[in-house]
Amino acid sequence: MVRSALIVVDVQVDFCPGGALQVQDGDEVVPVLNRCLAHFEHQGLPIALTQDFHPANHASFSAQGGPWPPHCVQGTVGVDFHPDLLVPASAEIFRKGTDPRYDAYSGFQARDARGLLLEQWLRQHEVDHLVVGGLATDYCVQATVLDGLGAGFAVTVLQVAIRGVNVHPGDSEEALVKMVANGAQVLSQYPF
Ligand code: VGL
Ligand code: ZN
Repeated sequence: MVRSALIVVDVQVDFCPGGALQVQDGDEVVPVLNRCLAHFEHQGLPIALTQDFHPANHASFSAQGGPWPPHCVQGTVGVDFHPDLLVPASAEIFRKGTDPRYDAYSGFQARDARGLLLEQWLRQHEVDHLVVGGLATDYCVQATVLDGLGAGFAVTVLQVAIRGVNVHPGDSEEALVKMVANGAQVLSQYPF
């Protein structure tokens, strides 16, 4: 029996329209992911949410010579999950980018409140298949999917539940091609 977990990547205020590092139509993933969250919760399957969680002096910010405007800063509203995201009580939250010196796009670099890495937690829950949605397609979703595949998980990407930054036009399409080339299954229709 395949055991699936839902991985919701960085559905945070700063990555949604009006946020500090807004992704076009980023908030459109929220109702879709709410259905996924309810489905996994109902099935009693593991749910992980990743959260970009930077200190104010993070290396990825332009003031420190990084590529991004300040975003998802600890203690600000922008770091919060989208207010309409229905986070079940059973969901585990994994934070990343907490070290001011290094950026961390992948959920596999994130830790829960006990200090567990996502992979350790997934192994504990005997998961072998990841269903992934969230923000942003061309950064943290891509990195999480590629690391998941590299760690030996089967990975399904929900195309209706991801949006990209597209610093360069086509970045999100390119990211999807790369994920598929590495073994991910991309579902273009809502599956549950
Ligand atoms: C992300 C850029 C910087 C993401 C995080 O969640 O995709 N992108 N930090
Ligand atoms: Zn970040």
